[in-house]
Amino acid sequence: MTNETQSAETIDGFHLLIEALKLNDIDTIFGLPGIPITDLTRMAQAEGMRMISFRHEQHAGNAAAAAGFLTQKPGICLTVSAPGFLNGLTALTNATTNCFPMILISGSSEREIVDLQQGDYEEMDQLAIAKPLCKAAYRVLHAEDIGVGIARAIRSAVSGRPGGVYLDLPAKFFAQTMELQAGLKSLIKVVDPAPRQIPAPDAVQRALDLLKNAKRPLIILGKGAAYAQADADIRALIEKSGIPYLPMSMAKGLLPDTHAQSASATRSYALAEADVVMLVGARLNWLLSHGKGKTWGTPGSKQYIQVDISPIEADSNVAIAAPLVGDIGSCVGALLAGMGNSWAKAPADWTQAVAERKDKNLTKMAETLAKDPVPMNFHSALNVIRNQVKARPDAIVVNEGANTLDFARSIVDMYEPRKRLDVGTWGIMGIGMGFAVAAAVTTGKPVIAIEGDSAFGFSGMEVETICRYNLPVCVIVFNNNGVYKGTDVNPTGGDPAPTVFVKGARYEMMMQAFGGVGVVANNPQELEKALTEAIASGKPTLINAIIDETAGTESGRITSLNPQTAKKK
Ligand code: ADP
Ligand code: TZD
Repeated sequence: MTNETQSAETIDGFHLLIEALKLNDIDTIFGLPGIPITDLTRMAQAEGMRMISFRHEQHAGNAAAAAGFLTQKPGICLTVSAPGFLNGLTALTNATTNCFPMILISGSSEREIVDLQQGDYEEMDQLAIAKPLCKAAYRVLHAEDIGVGIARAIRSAVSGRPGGVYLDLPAKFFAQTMELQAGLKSLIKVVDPAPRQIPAPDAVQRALDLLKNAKRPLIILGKGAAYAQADADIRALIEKSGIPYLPMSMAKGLLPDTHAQSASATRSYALAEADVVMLVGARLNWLLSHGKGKTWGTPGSKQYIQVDISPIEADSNVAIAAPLVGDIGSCVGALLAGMGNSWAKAPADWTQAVAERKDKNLTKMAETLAKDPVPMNFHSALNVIRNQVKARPDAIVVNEGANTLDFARSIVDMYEPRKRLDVGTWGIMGIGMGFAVAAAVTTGKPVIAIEGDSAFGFSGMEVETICRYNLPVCVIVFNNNGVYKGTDVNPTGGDPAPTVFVKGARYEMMMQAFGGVGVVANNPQELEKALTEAIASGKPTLINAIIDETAGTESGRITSLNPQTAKKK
C-alpha cells in the first residue's frame, strides 16, 4: 500500500478494487479517465498496474477483449458513466458475441438520483442497459462486497463459454472505507476460474464412431479452438487422423497454414464434398452459411460432430449427430485417447482429391501474387506482407476492412496460434487500433495491422495511443480512396458519393503528427522497405499503401448479403 490519503488502518473502495484485481493476477487496465474514476486510474498506476489510457472507450474495450482472447484472463476496460459506458458497451457486446472474456467496469452516478430520474451528472441506469447485451452484469454498492463482485465477474467471464461481463460501480463506492485487515480479508482469490469440463465417455465414443466410418471427413477449427490453448493436442488430432482441416480466420496458424492437411485453398470443394464434418470451437453461423445451401453440397449429405463448451450450441442451425460438450482441451484429449494406436487415417482417395485441387489453386494463386500491376492492387501489396509474416511468424496480424480483410485472410499465411485478430463474428469495423494495442501490450511482439482505409478511420485517433506508449505497431492503410473502392460518383453531382473519401489522403501524416514514422508506399518495393524497417525498429509506423481505387468489390466476398444483390439472385 503506497497511498498517503488514507490512514494506515483503513482501505478505500479504490484500493480494494485494485487489490482484488491484483490478487487475481490481473495487471493491466485499458480505459479512459473522468468522473468518478480518474483517481482510480492514477492509483492503479501508483500501485504498479499497467494503465493504458485510450482516446475513446470503444477502443479501450476492444483492447480488453483482445487481451482476454490472447491470455484467457478477462481483459479489463474502465470507463466513466453514461456516455463512456455506452462507448465501451459496443466492445463488451462484441466480446460476448466473439466468446472473448472481458470485464467492463464503469463508474456510475448516485443510485438514489438515477432511480428517481432526478437528473444527475451523466445519469443512466447502466446495469439495466448492459444486462441484455453481455453474459452477466453485477453492481457493487458497498466496499465490503467488491471481493465478491470481482470474483463473480471473473468466473462469469472465463468459465463455460467465455464472454463479456459488466460491473457497475456507483461513485459512492470508491470513497467508502473499511478497516484495512478486514478489507483485505474480504477479497477473494478465485480458485480454478474456468474449470475443465470433461466430456461424457459415450459422447466421445459417438463422435469417434462417426469419424471412423467417414469416407470424406473434414475438421473445421474455429476461434474457440484457438482460445482453448490446446495447440499440441489439436495438432496431434489432425495429424493422427490424417483428416483435411479448414481453419476459420482466427484459427489460422493453430497449425501452420502451409500444413499438408490444410484444405483452405480448396475450401469450397472440401465443404461441399465432405460427408462427416467435425466442428471444433466453431459455430455454424453465417460465416459457415448456417450449414445450409450450395456451400454444403447435396442436402442431407453430411453428418456433424460438434465440439463445444456450450451445450445449447448443437442443433442451432442443422442437426448435430454427435455433440461433444466440454472444454476443447478435454474433448480433444479424450478423442486422442479413444483413437488409440491403431487408428486408420482418413481414406487416401479423399485426401488425395483434396490435395490435388489445393495444389492447382495454390499454383494459380502464386501466379496472381507474382504480378506487379501499377498502381498496386490488394494482391501485390499483400504478397509483401505475406513474405514478412513468413519471416516473422511471431508477429501478430490485426486485420479489418472488406476486400482488405478477405484478401489478407486468404493470402497472408499464419504459422503460429493466436497471431491473427480480426473483425470476428460480427464482421465489425473499428477493432483495429484497440486490438493492435492489446496485442503489443500483452505479448511485446511486433504487430502488423492490415487496415482498409474506411476500417482504419473508425479507430484512427488511437495512433496517438500507439505513439504515447511507444508500441511496436505498424499500421498499413490500404488506401483505395473509399469504402470498398474509390470510384463511386453521385449521379446528381453535388456532394461526394457516400462510399468515397478525400482522394489521395495522407494517412501517414497522422502517425507523424504524434512522433511516429509515416511513409507512403506506391509499390511493393516501397512497402517492403517500410515494413522491414518498422519491424526491425519497433517504432510506431503507419504505411499509406496506395491501392488501385478500382480494385475492390462491394462488401468484398459478402456482396450477396446486400439486399439488392440478394433480391436479384
Ligand atoms: P469461428 O468464428 O472461428 O467459427 P465461433 O466464434 O463461431 O468461431 O465459435 C467459437 C465457439 O467456441 C463457441 O461456440 C464457443 O462456445 C466455443 N468455445 C470457446 N472456448 C471454448 C473452450 N475452451 N472449449 C470449448 N469450446 C469453446
Ligand atoms: N460499421 C461497422 C461498425 N461495421 C461494419 N462492418 C460496417 C459499418 C460496414 N462495413 C463493412 O462491412 S466493411 C466496411 C464497412 C464500412 C469498410 C470497407 O472499406 P475499407 O476496405 O476501406 O475498410 P476495402 O478493402 O476498401 O474494401
